[in-house]
Amino acid sequence: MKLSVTGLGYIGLPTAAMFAKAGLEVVGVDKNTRVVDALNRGTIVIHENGLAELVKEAVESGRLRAVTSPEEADVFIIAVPTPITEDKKADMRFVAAAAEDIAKVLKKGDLVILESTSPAGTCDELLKPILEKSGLRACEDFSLGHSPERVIPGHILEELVNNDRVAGGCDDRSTKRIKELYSVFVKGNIYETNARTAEMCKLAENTFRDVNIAFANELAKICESQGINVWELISICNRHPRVNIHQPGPGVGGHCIAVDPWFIVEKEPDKAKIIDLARHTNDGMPEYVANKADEILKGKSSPRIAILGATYKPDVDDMRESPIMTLAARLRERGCEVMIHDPFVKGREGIEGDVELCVKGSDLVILGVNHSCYRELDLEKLAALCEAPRLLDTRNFIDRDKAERAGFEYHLLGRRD
Ligand code: SAJ
Repeated sequence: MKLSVTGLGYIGLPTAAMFAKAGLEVVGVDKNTRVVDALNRGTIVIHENGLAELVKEAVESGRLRAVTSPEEADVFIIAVPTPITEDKKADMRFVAAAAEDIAKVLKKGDLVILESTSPAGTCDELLKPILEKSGLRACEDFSLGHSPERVIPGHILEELVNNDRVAGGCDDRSTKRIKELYSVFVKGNIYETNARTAEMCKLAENTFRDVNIAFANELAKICESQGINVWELISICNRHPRVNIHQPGPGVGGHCIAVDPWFIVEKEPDKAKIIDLARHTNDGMPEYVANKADEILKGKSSPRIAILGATYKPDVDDMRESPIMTLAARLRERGCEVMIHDPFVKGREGIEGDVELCVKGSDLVILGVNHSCYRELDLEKLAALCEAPRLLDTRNFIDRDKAERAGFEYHLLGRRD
């Protein structure tokens, strides 16, 4: 069986490599020639644990190669980005373009699977008409459906295999075929449903997390004015067998949780009230942290602020929708000089790779991302390099006593000083 995967990013590439490892002939498709050339050399241009080795093996086995436009295949997977527009609507241009290209090579008996997170109804209302330009009829001549990826960056390979999966076809036969396909490497259960439910499942899962994080962020603000440490509060509440409050922080980033809830709001603006409010709450966190920084700096003019961490979450090299970049922008608008350190994205514009250079001369250090390597920071050395050693921890990551012993004035998001 020959499989074609359009979109060789964080999802498409590991998926393609997994199918190749399972013995299928896989052709990856991407418009970006840098990605295609790298893959054909057996290398990758992104960072994900274990992915470089998996891709190298797959390419060396002769079962994985890449091209810039699709060729004939038996199964087509679409795993391209679905970003949001300025006005918070799903931008389906990449999905539509991928389907247009597939329609040109589609033949009777093929199966087309959308993996990209998409608004409910996408398979039926957007993909079907485009693919039918081939002259073939969906659910009669070819199968079609949605099987959303559910993997978490940082643990993609492990989760691709072990997580449960949803197979949602536009008809029962499509559902069965999708389930059968993924069974070659998925060890988790594969639940059968229709395409529309599968599309909504993915949105609802990520929205659950966004709403829960918004609740934690709201609690953080409440605790600050109530004289309670929100981190202690949440850890005690979570000892209750039916409570699982997420963690507060400087905001929600990434291409999924900060984006997908809008796909629900877009379709049902009058009904999606909590979802909309949660999105605004989380999007407001960089501003909230900037206000807290202002209070700590007590009106000092043109302060120098060092932010540790730039990515959207720890131990990844992905900066999409990173709340830290919004925080930096908010601080700069207020006249602060902002330096950002991040070992995962050093060399990118505005990102410093040397933590001491970043912190030198600063009036405030903000711990923005809890990268594991920040456990090894030499706090004494950093405090000595500061103009005024003040630390604002937005993740409850740095031990207060240790920071104070090193000479820092320690502040924590979600706890009144
Ligand atoms: N965050 C918090 N507090 C928390 C958890 C996360 O502030 O308690 C923030 C993170 O710092 C980050 C953002 O939320 O900025 C999102 O991070 P994440 O680790 O929660 O999720 P993603 O975006 O990396 O991956 C999510 C996952 N969805 C769920 O857990 C429901 C993953 O399973 C999905 O496959 C992925 O979205 C996706 O591709 O949709």
